[in-house]
Amino acid sequence: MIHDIEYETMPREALEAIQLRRLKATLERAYANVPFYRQKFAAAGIKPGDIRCLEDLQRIPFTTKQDLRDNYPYGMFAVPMDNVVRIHASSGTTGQPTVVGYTARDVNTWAELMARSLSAGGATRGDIIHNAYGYGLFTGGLGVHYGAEKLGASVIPVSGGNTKRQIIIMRDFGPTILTATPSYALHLGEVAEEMGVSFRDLKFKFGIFGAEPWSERMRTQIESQLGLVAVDIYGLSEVIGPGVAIECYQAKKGLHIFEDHFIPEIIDPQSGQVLPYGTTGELVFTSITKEAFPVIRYRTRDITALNAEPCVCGRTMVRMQKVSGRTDDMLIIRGVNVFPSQIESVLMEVHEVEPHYQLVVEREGNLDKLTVRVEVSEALFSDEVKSLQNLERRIAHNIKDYLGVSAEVKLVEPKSIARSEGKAVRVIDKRHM
Ligand code: DLL
Repeated sequence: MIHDIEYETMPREALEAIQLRRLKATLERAYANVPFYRQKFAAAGIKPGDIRCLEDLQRIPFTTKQDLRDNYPYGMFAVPMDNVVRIHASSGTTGQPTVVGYTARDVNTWAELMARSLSAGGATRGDIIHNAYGYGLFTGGLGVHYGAEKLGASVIPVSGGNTKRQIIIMRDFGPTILTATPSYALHLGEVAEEMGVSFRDLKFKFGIFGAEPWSERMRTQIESQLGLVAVDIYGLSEVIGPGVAIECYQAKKGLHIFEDHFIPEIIDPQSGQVLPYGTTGELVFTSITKEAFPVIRYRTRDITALNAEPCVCGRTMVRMQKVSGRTDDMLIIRGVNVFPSQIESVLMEVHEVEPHYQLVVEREGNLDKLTVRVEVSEALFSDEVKSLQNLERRIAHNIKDYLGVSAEVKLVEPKSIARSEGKAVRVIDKRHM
């Protein structure tokens, strides 16, 4: 049985009263138990008791990924290790991983949040969930797993990889919900086709995809290739894992944030100033129920905007737009800011190309050079060189037109771009290698 769903449709004032109470308790605990937070508060000349309303949160300094690194591995934990029952680590591609901990109560909170997420994404206790998120230090696999069990659904803990076997399981076990990264979902579709299995003949109704950015266009591609309704789920290890926000299957327009556990803010990444609803900026989270690893004004580096308009599903929790990228993923190509997801949107509009691409950035002399490698179908690839060149030119023209950046487009053979079983590697930036 799922608890706490009444919070999802609560009038805002009632929800905010709960948030304030929980925030105050979190600040007291973090201050008492984590030297880092004590020092931060002291430097800002404040004490937890000075925070009297939700707006006062803005007086507290931010916490950054670097702060977590500086306190590696356990320095940010607010409980003794005796009370920690689970440890995960973020998939950080650069530098040290970020280590996060959970008390038994945190694990339960997370399971509840994931049960609520899966439910918002269309799952019910009658569903069979094929969980292809990786199990391990990554929070995707176990996060979905505990949530599915809490919901009372049946979960197949297949994890990532061993793709052919996954297709056989899908064919034989009849799962109705697929959980995976969007890029791995596409790869599953591709391998199924090679094996003569059509996704459309399988029993999937919903796919709950996240852990990496994916454009609206990519959603359309996935829905048509896999014959299911694709819902976006968001989260990050530092905040709890998946289960921070999810789209409702009714609207699929913005991800509802579980505000009874997390307070979101949007800031200007340069000035740190808090921005109003509707404005795009960097997402910041404060956890208000976690015990082992509370985060206070944690800068996610994810770019989005918040929307407080009522939703057709009846939830009153604010929605965040699909994440368009990360501040640290933004490519600055000859001074123009470009997010990989913007290039993805342009590519997905060209029906001749496949949804597999990679961006390579190099420096030629003093200039940045962007090469977009994208796959085309077998039939097209064996076509005349001239028609391929024309298509390359057309895509380069569209990129220039929409994004204002010059790129060299290279159409490549089907399956020549490495497939990932978890998060896709979209950018190879050779400028920093
Ligand atoms: O990716 C947690 C997760 C697992 C979310 C399964 C959804 C499903 P981390 O490995 O710590 O945690 O990576 C977190 O991934 O800050 C975003 O940059 C990115 N990310 C996560 N979900 C989305 C999404 C998990 N739906 C980082 N859209 C975050 C875009 C996402 N980016």
